[in-house]
Amino acid sequence: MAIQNLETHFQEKVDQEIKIEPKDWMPDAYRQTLIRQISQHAHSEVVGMLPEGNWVTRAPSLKRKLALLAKIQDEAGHGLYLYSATETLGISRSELIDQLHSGKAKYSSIFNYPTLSWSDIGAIGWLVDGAAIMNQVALCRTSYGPYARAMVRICKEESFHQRQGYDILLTMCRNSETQRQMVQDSVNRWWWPSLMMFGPNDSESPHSAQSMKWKIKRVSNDDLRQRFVDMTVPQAEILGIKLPDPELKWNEERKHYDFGNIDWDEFWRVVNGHGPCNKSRMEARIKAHEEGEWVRDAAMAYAEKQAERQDVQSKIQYS
Ligand code: FAQ
Repeated sequence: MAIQNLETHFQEKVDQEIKIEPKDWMPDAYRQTLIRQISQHAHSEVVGMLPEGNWVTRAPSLKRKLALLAKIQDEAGHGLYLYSATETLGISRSELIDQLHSGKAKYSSIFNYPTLSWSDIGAIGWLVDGAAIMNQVALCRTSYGPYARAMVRICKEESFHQRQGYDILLTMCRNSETQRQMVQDSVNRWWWPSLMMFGPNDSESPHSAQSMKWKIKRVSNDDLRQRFVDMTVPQAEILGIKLPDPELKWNEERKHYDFGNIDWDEFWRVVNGHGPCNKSRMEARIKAHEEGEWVRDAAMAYAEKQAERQDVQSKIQYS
């Protein structure tokens, strides 16, 4: 089939909501966009473990420590599903990890902010996982089959994360005024970076139009951000917390909350490597990868031995 016909047939499938699977023909740019987006997502899950890992030894009770450990392990799992989904597009895991470590691949800007207090762990669960779910529920309908299927499972786990974060904050807000103020301080610091997670405004987003046409993205950056604000304001009221935006107010005509301008200079500074923790996050990630080399070597040696054994057994069986 001529390339033009292949492209038409591909777009027809996408338009009819037929999932694209790894062995199907796809335009190279579609493949590259998916590799970029899914691997960025995988890297975000893995780097996202670091700010929380910082608090495992300081969680205030055994119950909180268990929930935090489980959450961090879930995030490692999400990274693994997403790396596997990316590998179906013809790139190896080691290439993807090299791209992260060399600074070529991005990961979510949010993980370059520090976790200064226990209530930051609650704020990450409530706001960061809340923003992540808003984006990821839409991605359950993305056009690439392996990505869509990974997202279904990830979303179930993310909603548990969001609930546990909110529960931390609700408990603190009800405990004492001092703890409520700690929560307020965390929300003041995490609110705007959480809004930035959805990416640049639609008019400034270079990939959006094509990704929407290919149905990789199902809802635009700005629409998801608005949904997140609308969902979060009533939750903040229950906590008794003020969101740090003097322009935030209900717009009866639009039936949405209006909110203030995002500091896009800060966003790009952080994305381009100059946030408060970019350097330490990457150093920690590279160190963990290097220290894990013996585990990867042992797993490979074991897998090779198993394969040899199976080979010998099947030769005995069929001789
Ligand atoms: N940070 O044209 P667009 C989580 C980049 S998972 C850094 O709009 P696109 C779980 C973008 O890559 C959080 N870079 O791009 C968890 C592009 O750069 P490039 C991660 C960003 O792809 C919770 C450029 O700006 N979730 O949190 C960001 O169409 C708690 C232009 O932007 C996902 O990755 C950003 N925030 O839309 C773990 C979801 N935003 O590549 C632990 C999947 C934009 O041209 C604890 N990804 N950029 O150099 C997506 O939905 C999309 O990729 C967007 C960006 C919406 C993030």
